[in-house]
Amino acid sequence: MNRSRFLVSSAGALTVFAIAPPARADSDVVDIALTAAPLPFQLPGGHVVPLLAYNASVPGPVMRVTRGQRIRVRYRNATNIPTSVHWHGQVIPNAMDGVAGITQPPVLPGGSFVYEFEPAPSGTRWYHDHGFHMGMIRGLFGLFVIEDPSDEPADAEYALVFHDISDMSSVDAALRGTSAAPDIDPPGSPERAEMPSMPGMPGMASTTPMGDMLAYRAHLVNGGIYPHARSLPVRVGQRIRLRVLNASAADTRYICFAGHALRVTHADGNRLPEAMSVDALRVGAGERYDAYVEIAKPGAWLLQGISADPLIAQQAVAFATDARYLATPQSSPQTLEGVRFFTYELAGGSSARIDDRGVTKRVSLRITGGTYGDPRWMIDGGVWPHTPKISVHRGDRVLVKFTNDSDMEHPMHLHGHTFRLVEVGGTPLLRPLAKDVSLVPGAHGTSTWIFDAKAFPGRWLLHCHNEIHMMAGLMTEVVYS
Ligand SMILES: [Cu+2]
Repeated sequence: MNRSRFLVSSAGALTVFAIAPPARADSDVVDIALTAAPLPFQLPGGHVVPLLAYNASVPGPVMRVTRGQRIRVRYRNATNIPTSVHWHGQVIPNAMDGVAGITQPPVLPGGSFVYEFEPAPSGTRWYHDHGFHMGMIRGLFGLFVIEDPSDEPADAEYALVFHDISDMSSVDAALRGTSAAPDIDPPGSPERAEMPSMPGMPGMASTTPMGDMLAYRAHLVNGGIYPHARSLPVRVGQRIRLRVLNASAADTRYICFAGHALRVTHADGNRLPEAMSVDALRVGAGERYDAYVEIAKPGAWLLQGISADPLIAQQAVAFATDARYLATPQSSPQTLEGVRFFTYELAGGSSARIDDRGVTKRVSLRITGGTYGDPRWMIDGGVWPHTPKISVHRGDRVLVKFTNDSDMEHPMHLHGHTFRLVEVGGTPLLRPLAKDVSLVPGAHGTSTWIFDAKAFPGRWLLHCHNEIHMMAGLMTEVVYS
């Protein structure tokens, strides 16, 4: 084992990656101890939120490997909820996918599980809880980088995890509302009667409505809130690489680097057909973008969420060439007016028709839900597990078309595969984007994926990455037969 080529570092404060020479891939197995446990998280102002954390850090430690290395993660659950660890965006054996009740038994409080696999494909991935007890919202997530030695070099790299802290009583209420619905416990989940009660959780009516009921305490970058977070030093002349993850359980975020263009090179860790410069990223829940920024002159600038909500303006971190500029860092207007932000259509260009060559199977899924007073989110009128399953044979090329009859956009995510996004909002893409999660526009919007059924056999979830929507039924699976 060669530790020098593996980095697990705390992202509780911002993590700066030094540039390492390209490492040779070999069959090293790197051991990682990962423990989920309660963490009282203190917000500026003193309020303490009872979070859960991987290795006592929210976000969890950044895991970084070189393509070709194997990892062995000895996971231990020291929380009081059932958990599992999902390796988001990775194409690995089904038994390692980390979905409680589907690919493995839930890791119960006090339990453990060993994940061992070769992380792939290369790029900016992440890991998070998938135990169906809102573990991700409670703090169980982190960035996972699989280094690609052929990437354009940068002088420095920054892992930037945008995330929220919710009012935990609203999370408990949402979970209680979910668990009261008889239809949505995945097979193999522990009996509801065995569900531990959360500390401080008030008894909730079994008809708690779902939807936009999560109350936010704060929006953060790498566990920090501007101006209370540590700033990041940069130098004039540097070209820096940002690896941005939106780990929000629900929200899309628009992100600017004040005064600078962002040259976007990767979406969900996969190289774009053509790099493109934008004023802002648009990052759906679960999405990642890699962007390069050139530091041309002295100063200090905020990398910042854009919103009319003042809490979101605090979701920022300052980059500075010199500490004296930090008193008045340049910020971005909190509006999208006139801002050229990343969209799939901009990155992919438009075409007259979808390139569906070689497709052997076509599936249409209709998303509904979110109506007032109704807690359900549905696919073709059913909530999980009564949603239509996608049955495939190895070798199939599968086209999935979503039609979203709800008012909200949904970040739909497929496990175990990289799909090609070939259409969005009625626009076929000239250059399909390789992704593992994509926003399906609302109000009768459509989106189309094509993926090759060449993954490891098993049951692969396809679900909304809004954790509330997933828990309320917006989930199905691709099953190899
Ligand atoms: Cu959704």
